[in-house]
Amino acid sequence: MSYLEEEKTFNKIIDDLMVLLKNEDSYNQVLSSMCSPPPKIAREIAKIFAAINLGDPGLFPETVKLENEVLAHLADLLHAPSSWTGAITSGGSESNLVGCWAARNWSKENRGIEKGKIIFPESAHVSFEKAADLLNLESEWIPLNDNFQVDIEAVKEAIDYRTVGIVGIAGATGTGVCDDINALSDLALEKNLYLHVDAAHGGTIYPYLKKLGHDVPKYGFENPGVKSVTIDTHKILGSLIPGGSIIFRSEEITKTIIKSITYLSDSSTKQLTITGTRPGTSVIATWVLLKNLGESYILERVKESFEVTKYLTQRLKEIDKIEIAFEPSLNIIGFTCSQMTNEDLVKELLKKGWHLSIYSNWTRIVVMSHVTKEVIDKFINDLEIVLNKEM
Ligand code: 0PR
Repeated sequence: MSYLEEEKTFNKIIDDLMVLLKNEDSYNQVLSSMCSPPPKIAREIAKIFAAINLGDPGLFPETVKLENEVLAHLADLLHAPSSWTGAITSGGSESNLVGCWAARNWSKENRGIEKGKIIFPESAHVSFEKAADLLNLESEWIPLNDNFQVDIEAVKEAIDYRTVGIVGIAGATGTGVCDDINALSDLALEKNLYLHVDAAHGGTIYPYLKKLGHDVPKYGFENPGVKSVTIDTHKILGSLIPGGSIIFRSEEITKTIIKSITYLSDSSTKQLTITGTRPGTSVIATWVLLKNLGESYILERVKESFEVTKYLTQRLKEIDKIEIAFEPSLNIIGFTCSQMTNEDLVKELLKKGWHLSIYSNWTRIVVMSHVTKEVIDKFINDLEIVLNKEM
């Protein structure tokens, strides 16, 4: 094929894809997602550095340096001690799986537990259900109290001699609520249990909310019983998909899960991740967003989404037939409608192009950076039309 023909083919493929996927990149009416379209600089990085594979770090030593700086930054956000170690993962699900894996193996090594049980809050993400299944761990799901936090007394009662670990959530998928990590930490220390915190969503919000003057929970390594924490970069930070990480209190905790891969170009390569091949683009974009653009970038995103959350809550409260399911503490809102089921409401709104999700027994909105006040105004307008039509 001549160069020109190749160029024609190239252009045709891109044009066809632009038509085929034209509605898939804008997030215009997406109120159900914890991801946002990445900023222009991240898109450019995705284009230019697509060949970098952190699964073989010896080939990409400069990117490895950026990766280490990103990890150190995330560890710092979580108040990790200087003994920390960690890994960039593909996101919250992988980090939670690795955390549960460490809990299982640490408990086998330190407490001799062969067939263990792990304790999850009912608010825990589905990735924990997958993790328990994959790791052959029995799971016990603990109900929440009236504040949607895991019931600490019920956790205490569930702990038995086979318990390998407890999980706490810092920014739950359905409510944004943070469990009482300090109480879980006390329990973990008292009973010599592994405590993993899922801060996939909250981990990159709380530190900045605090800087903006809000009261935020202590969810990280300030709690001495916490052994590992999940924190994602493809959520509020807006970095490229896939992007997440797991940070451990110390290397000692990871020694039963870390794998040496001696045949790679750097024969001292060690992996803490499930995945081998990993994109460098996500790490480079995260480095730029965290280090290059400076704190004002993320502070602005967090501030905006917090203000829009407040605005949306207010607008929803003004509608008679709508009831708020909880006062939002992060950028997640739940509501119900006295006039129709959540399923019918979501279906009607979808006809108008809006994507919402149902979580537990409320309709959920996640206010990410693409959800602006203007988007909310349009949404409230359509919501009122749907409700008035139904009268
Ligand atoms: N932990 C928490 C607290 C989460 O909310 C999520 C995902 C995970 C772990 C898993 O993270 P990964 O999806 O990175 O593996 N939370 C979102 C959710 O389930 C994920 C999501 C993102 C869903 C974008 C839809 C969407 O359009 O709502």
